[in-house]
Amino acid sequence: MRIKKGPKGGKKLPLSLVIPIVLGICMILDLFLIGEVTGTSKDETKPVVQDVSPTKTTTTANILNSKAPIVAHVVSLIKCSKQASVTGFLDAAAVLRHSIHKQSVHEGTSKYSYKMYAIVHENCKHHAHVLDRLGYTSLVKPSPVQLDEITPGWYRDHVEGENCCGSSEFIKLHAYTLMDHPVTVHWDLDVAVFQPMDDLFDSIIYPHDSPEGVAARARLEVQHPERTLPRHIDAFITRDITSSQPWEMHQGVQGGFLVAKPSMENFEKYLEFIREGNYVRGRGNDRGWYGLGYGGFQGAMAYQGVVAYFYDQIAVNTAVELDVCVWNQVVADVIWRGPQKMDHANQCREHPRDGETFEQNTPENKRCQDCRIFPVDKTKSAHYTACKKPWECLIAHPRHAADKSQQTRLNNLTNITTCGLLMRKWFDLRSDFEEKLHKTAGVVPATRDGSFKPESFGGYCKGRGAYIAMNVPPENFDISKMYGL
Ligand SMILES: *[C@@H]1O[C@H](CO)[C@@H](O)[C@H](O)[C@H]1NC(C)=O
Ligand SMILES: CC(=O)N[C@H]1CO[C@H](CO)[C@@H](O)[C@@H]1O
Repeated sequence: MRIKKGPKGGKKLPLSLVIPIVLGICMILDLFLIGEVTGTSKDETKPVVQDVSPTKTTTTANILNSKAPIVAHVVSLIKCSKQASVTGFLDAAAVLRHSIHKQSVHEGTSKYSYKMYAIVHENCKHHAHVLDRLGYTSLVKPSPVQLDEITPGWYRDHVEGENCCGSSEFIKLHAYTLMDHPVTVHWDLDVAVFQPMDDLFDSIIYPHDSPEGVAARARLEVQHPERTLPRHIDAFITRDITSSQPWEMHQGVQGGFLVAKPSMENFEKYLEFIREGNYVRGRGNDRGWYGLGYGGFQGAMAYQGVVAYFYDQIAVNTAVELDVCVWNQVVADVIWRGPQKMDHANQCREHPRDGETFEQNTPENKRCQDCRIFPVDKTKSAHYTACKKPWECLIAHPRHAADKSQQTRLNNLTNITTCGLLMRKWFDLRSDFEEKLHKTAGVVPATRDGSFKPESFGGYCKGRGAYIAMNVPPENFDISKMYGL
């Protein structure tokens, strides 16, 4: 088998570290930012054929012995292809889970317990077992909206072309249907949590005027402190501000993070308007969903657009937009630098706040916080997109572009110092996980002698693009034992 080589000529992975089957994971903003920063070449590894019999279904974490409320943490496997292997996939799933575990009742850092789920598109069902040994419960699902259910028209004809995965991405909406849990969190796989999420969960669970509700709401770090919080908070989102333009009324939701109260009713409402397919092609305030300005940006026809439309226009005043530097931090530029509409240059990319002018809407006036220089110890969760994926072993850097104005944007896109610090946090979680795995299951940690930027990559990168993956747990491994659950 031959596939296109990666930017540095590809790399070999030790047999045991390669996922035998092949998974494609959709990471929305990532595609965009990686494309922008480094060109479209994505890291690819040689597929290694290895015969592995499917794992027997491992029991998921037995957390019944705890009285703590159990939050559902959910990831989705949307697209699979035979030709692309995903380096670091298992590592990502392990680190995400480990970071959630560390911010849970089991570590005394939170009052909440957790359960991990993977929503697996039915086309990927053969790959579901890969996550079993990390204690994810697989839910194999079809797309909740079939193309032939959508009203004929432009939207139906074009939705499959939307980044990343067309209508298949709507399987993420199944996260709303986990009714056994008080709260559900949908994550992309390239994320990590560093601090407890209790204030978010409490704000959803407790009434606004209860002591717990009042205290939690007072601590929320929101993107719009000038707005009154909803009486009933059903969800938390962050917006994809780095992809928006100052004159646009609405921003898409950043797809890597959604905290919500499960609701069959909301799930059905989503499907209803998606099926209606009332979508005006193009970008602008009169385009997109119902011609209301939800169009043309990254993911507008799919998840990032529908979630924004849903909370702005359908479930009005039930979601809270969180501070993008604190939650789901991507370390990306939030300032408009052209090349078009240079009259807006150096304004915040986010639309002016209610009643304010474009001229007021600048970083100097503190209308947009610069996430690129935001202190890492105040960041509560990170999304590795602009900073690149930890397992890519790359430093985000501007590509040499001929276009001067494009170059300005690229130069300013992220901040290498901040990215390096957030990388280190991911790798520290990884080594912590491996140590625990060693102690409880005898799996030998990978070597940490990689000399590429060890201050950021913790010794797990041998060079640009040369990741040292972790040794995977044995097939019959039961992660709940490792965590003492
Ligand atoms: C990057 O962030 C650091 C703080 O993390 C700051 O000191 C530095 O000036 C920033 N660099 C640029 C080019 O903005
Ligand atoms: C804040 C920041 O990094 N600004 C820079 C953006 O890019 C232009 C052109 O490269 C620089 O002049 C700014 O200093």
